[in-house]
Amino acid sequence: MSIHDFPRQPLTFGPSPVHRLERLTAHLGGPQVWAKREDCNSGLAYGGNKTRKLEYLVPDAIAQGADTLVSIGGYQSNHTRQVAAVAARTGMKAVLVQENWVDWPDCVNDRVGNIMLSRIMGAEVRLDPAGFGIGFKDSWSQAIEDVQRRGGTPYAIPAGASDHRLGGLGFVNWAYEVEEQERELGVFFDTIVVCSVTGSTHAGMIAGFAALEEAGGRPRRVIGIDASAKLRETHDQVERIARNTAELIGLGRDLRDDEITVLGGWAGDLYGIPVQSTLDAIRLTGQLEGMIIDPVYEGKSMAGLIDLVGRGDIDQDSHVLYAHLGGQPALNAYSGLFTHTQALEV
Ligand code: 5PA
Repeated sequence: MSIHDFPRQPLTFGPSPVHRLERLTAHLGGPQVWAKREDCNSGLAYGGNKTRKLEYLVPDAIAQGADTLVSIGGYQSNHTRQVAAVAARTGMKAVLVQENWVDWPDCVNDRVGNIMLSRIMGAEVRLDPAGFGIGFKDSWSQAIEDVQRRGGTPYAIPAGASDHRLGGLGFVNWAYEVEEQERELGVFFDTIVVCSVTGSTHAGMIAGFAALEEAGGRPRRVIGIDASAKLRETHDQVERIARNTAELIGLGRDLRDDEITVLGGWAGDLYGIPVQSTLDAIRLTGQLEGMIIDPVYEGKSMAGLIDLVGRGDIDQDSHVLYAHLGGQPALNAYSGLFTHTQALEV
């Protein structure tokens, strides 16, 4: 088996753009920093990393005769918004359990941004007071049962499409895409930086780059930055999904422990709550590059990248690829953080 043997329903525009972050690179004064843009990878409701994962789940859902995608996330889940978009695009229904993962005081948290988009796209949105957790939930089983009771055929997609047999494949494919783009651009990214929460984005990359290495490619570091503030759980989840995905694509060897790197230190104490380094990273990226990142995920992984470069943990002559996984719609629920311009001296 290889990644090419799995059916894939194209939901993206094609390969996502890769470009230099020139002013950020100059500002940090170290390695060359580039971005690969999953935030503009698709015409489906602003796209994002889940859209790529769903490219491999949708053919499975269709093969099973499903007519309703059932999934779960926080009120401002990007994942559930992408499930709603993919359901609309493929002529299915969507039932979304939206839990209160983040104790965030913004009074429009359950109205604007992602959740509003899901409602616009016709998804059945169920608000649930349960807190953060990426495991299996009763409310989710209930949603599946309700679809069945109504005579529908549900297709269950866990949080972040991660804890699913096929969840890692989208980012295996991403690794292959990177390799092709490197050939076109004449560059080799020895370091990838990616945000990690439910884990299959990072895990898929690990499995994919391991497969490319087995095929004769050069080794590289894939650094996951934890944004869940539960480092151990994130690490275990990434490891498990990476190993399962590696087996699924026929890697033919076990992954080494040193291939699974999830770093903590930028998530703060709580998932979904930005800390000073998150806000600094958001402003810096916005003011130097006009590139927008969010306070829940990408702001934290970018803060990690900035510190890793600053501390010299990434070599001066490295080429770093920052995986921008999307997530900007949630910014609307964080308006209170940005009521005034804070121009940085850069
Ligand atoms: C998310 C996830 P993984 O969950 O695959 O580790 O990806 C982390 C991540 N960046 C990174 C953005 C913009 C994300 O949306 N979001 C979740 C969601 O419900 O939206 C799954 C948590």
